[in-house]
Amino acid sequence: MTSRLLLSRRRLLALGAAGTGSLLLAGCDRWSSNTSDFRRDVLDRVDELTEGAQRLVMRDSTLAREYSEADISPYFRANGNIRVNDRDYNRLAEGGFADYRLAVTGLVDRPLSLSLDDLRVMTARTQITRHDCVEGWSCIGKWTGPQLGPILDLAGVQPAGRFVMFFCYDDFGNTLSGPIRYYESLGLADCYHPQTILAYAMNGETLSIPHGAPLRLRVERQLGYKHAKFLREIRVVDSFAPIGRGKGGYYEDGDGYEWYAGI
Ligand SMILES: Nc1nc2c(c(=O)[nH]1)N[C@H]1C(S)=C(S)[C@@H](COP(=O)(O)O)O[C@H]1N2
Ligand SMILES: [Mo]
Repeated sequence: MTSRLLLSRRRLLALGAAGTGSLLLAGCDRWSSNTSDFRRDVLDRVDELTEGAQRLVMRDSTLAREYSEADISPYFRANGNIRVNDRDYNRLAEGGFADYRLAVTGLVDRPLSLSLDDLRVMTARTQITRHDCVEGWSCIGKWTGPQLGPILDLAGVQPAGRFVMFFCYDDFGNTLSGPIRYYESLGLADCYHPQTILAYAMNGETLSIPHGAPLRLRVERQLGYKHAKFLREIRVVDSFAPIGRGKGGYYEDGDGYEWYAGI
């Protein structure tokens, strides 16, 4: 599904580029000299149109099922890493994450460094959803935090951006060449899905360390391992081929898990 959406987006970009060309040609016919203002105007408008059209195609907003308060699992299993072996992280944790900053980097116009207060003043979404782990268990929980889309818009994703990488603080300490920290990635379409949020609260309380404090991804239409916990940096990239073994995530690279873990 994702590759089809990306293809559509590429085709739209191509259409956008073709449109720019023909409009500029028309412009050149009519104003043979001093066309730079006109040209900038047209380019601005085509940019807006292309971005709007892109978002429209990418807005595959079929929602994952949402549940009621009564459905919330009395016990929500914590899985994968439930603590973090990182000095910086543990220092932040000791200070109640007051000095925590989420870095938004890569192919963006405005790199960001967001504190938890910055994230808390953004419009939050609360969703009660079922978490499905590939190992075969599920739990229902309530998650709260800002949608990822507006955060990306704040940073300004550049046209070359196609994926978002999520880099985490934790590792499994399992290599000779040093620890490999957990990482994941999503296509832009999933980043702009309304239920894709950066959660700082779970079941109405500050997110606990086992569940990924201070901030974790929720991407409700995909399996548990996509939901990166202990977020450190989110980076917009054009390809994840150069990262790790090139499959887009810790488990994708290490265990052959699917990159698109749709449920
Ligand atoms: N950083 C990080 N994110 C992670 C993991 C992890 O070990 N480290 N485990 C993944 C897996 S396999 C699952 S099922 C969920 C578990 O989330 P939970 O601890 O809130 O149940 O987190 C996912 N995200
Ligand atoms: Mo999982």
